[in-house]
Amino acid sequence: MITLTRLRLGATALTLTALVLGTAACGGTTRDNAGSDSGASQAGGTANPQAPIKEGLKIAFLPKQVNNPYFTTADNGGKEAVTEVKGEFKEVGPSEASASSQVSYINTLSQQGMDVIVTSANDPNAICGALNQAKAAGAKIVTFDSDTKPECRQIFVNQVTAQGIAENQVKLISEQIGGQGEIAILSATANATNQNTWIELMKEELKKPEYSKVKLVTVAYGNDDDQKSFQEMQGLLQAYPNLKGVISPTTVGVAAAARYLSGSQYKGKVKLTGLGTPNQMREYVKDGTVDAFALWNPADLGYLAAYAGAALASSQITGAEGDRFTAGKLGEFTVGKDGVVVLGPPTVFDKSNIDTFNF
Ligand code: RAM
Repeated sequence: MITLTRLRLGATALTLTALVLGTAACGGTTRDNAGSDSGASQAGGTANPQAPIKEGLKIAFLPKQVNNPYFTTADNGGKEAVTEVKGEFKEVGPSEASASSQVSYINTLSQQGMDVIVTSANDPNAICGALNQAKAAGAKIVTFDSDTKPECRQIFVNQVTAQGIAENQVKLISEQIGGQGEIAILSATANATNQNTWIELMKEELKKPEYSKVKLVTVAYGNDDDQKSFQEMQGLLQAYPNLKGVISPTTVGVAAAARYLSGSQYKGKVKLTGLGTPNQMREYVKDGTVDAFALWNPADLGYLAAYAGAALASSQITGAEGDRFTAGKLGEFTVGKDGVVVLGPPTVFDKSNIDTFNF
């Protein structure tokens, strides 16, 4: 089901025009409901919802990788929120999205006395030791976009419920290939918490009767590296001559795959969807390579994560289920089970709306 969205409380004018999947159809939640994509969180102390946000909080963003436009947009959203709460913002991070590449950055941020570290994890386990040390040194830990094990952070700000993303991606490819044929997934890194969760749920989704003629043949990994993703897409098309479609649930992967497809004999014949930024995908939607793909607003995700961190560091919330906080222009959010806060449903982009977005 596709409906016109109506985001509330100061959502951007651009978002207001978006086509989004209805929450019931995609398993997304409203702003006051949180998801339950992970295990137990580490709530501690007592929340005081009336406590003011402290001024001067040092809030650092550590993305999976810095040279990825998705994270540039997300972190800029974080910067906007940090400015609003009169804090100090910084962004650091590796250029490669590898499992342990974030550890040294966390250690440095901890030594620098950060009040909040907001990070998107390249691996659910690899950064836990460093994050636990940072916590012991007094930092509040917020994961966003891609979680760690829940005990390594206080809050996970999830873009969309994992189930909502899985439903969205499978529905998009199935519609595009006419409900039957072989498909493949081109993912990010093999350890990425977010993509791996989505892929597992996509496999479950494909078991539904309406997808009985859609067959997933393989999962390839482009490591959120443009060149590697490009080559993996080429390899998939050569290895599977009957391939009808590819889902690439990564902004790096889907853009590289679209670039390959658009210059190949498969353009328009093999369908490609995934999670992409409108700016990276625009030319491929316009030239007929890609019909439709999805994403959330990365700037809103970073903005919400920064507010969650500020609320934690000000003792407004502890990360316990039911804690409530206000995230500036996005309004009020409730912490759900396992310390998860959900931003909202994804937006679907196609040629009818892509020009109304700029990120
Ligand atoms: C890439 C990263 C990120 C993911 C998006 C969709 O930028 O893998 O973690 O959320 O794609």
